[in-house]
This record gives sequence, structure tokens and C-alpha cells, in this order.
Amino acid sequence: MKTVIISDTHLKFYENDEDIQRRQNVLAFLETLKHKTDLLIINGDFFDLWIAWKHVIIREYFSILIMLYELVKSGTRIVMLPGNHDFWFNSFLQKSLGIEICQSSFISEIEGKSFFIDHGDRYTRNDLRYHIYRFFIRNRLIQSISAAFHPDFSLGIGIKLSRSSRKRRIPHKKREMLIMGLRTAAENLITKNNYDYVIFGHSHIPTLEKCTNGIYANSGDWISHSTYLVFEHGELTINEYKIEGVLHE
Ligand SMILES: [Mn+2]
Repeated sequence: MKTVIISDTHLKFYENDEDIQRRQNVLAFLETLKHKTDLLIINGDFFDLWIAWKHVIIREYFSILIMLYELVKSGTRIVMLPGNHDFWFNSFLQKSLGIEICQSSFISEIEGKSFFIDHGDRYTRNDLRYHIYRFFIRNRLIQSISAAFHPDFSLGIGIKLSRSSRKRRIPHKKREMLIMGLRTAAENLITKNNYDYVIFGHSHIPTLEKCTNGIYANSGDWISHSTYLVFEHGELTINEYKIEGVLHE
């Protein structure tokens, strides 16, 4: 059985050249998984922004949605977890593409080993502002208000937010705290619940570390690293996707 875990591809609906290249890399990578992967876990921030209307989907995600659909058709079970950029899922991905949405942590036995998988954003410490924001933004009322606006209007706001967050750099100290916070959370989860593996995303730093009684791994990102985790034959490895030319759409 082959399990692949990716996160933080941050696919955008409004793209510059770098974003287009990244989308093409992700598409080419997903193509290589067809007929070879039993389980694909998408561990949050796959989309840089996802808003779910009742009858409308974002056209710029069309090629990636087709690829996910083809992957499901090829026999891969896809489980998608929310990140801090994509969490307002409705039934579209489940009903139309056959993707399983796991709204909280994905806790499962894989090949006899216990896994705890989560995007990780709620496990960072000393970030009260974010935790208040997270509570607010995940509120159902806020979601239905956003979905009530015309898509071009809501996505227009999304473009503005995306532009401003491009300029914003996370201070070094804050990133260090985030990385440490996730590592400590992983260690605690392993100690408390006897998980063999705790897997997060969110930090964008590819990681594979032995804890006292288990292993903590982070799938990294596709902005700077193009990394993914593979669990096969009882072993977890971290891999880098090497780009071999551009996939034509
Ligand atoms: Mn994140």
C-alpha cells in the first residue's frame, strides 16, 4: 500500500508567473501518482483560497479539479483536510469529485501503524491573535455571509488580501516559534496517545524527526521546496519532486 501526503501547495485563483509554474508542477506531480497511489492525503492549504457557493466553482481551479477527479477515478482514495487558507468546503468536492473531506484531524491506522494528521495551525503557540481570527473566520454565519455575495465581488476581496499577504513577511522569530510549537505539540500527542506518527503541514519546513516514542514529520510546501511524504512498506520518507518539463494543459 502506498500513501502520499502533501500540503501547502497554495494554489491561487489569481496567478503570477511563479504561481502558474507552481500549479503546473503540482499537476505534473499528481499525474505521476495515477494508478500507483492507494491513499493521497492533502493536509491543508492546497488552495490559497477556497470559497464554496451553492452552484458556482472557481474557474481557475478547473485543471486541478479535473486532475483530482482523474486521480480518484484511477483508484486513489483522496482525503482532504482543511488548512488555514481553505476550510469552507461544501459538498462539491465530495459529491462531484469523490474526495473525502475530513473536517478535523485525520486519525487512522495505515499498514498497522497509527497516524495523527492535521494541518497544524491550531497547534501553534503564542499566537492569540491568530486563534481569535481562526475562531471567527470558521464561524458558519461568516461563511454564509461570504457565500451570499457575488463570486466576482468575494474573489475581488480575496485578490486584495492575497496581494497584501504577499508583501507581508513572517518575522524570523515568529517562524521559529511556529516550528518549535508544532514540534512540541507532536511530541505531546505521541506521548499522550501513543501515535507512531504525527504529521503536520503549515510551517512550510520539510521535517522528519524521531521523537521519544514516535516520529514527527512535516510535508513542507510547494512554494520553496516541492516536498511530499510517502509511507510505503512500513517506512515514512520525505521526497522532493523534481520537475521534468512542464505539463501541457
Ligand atoms: Mn497553513
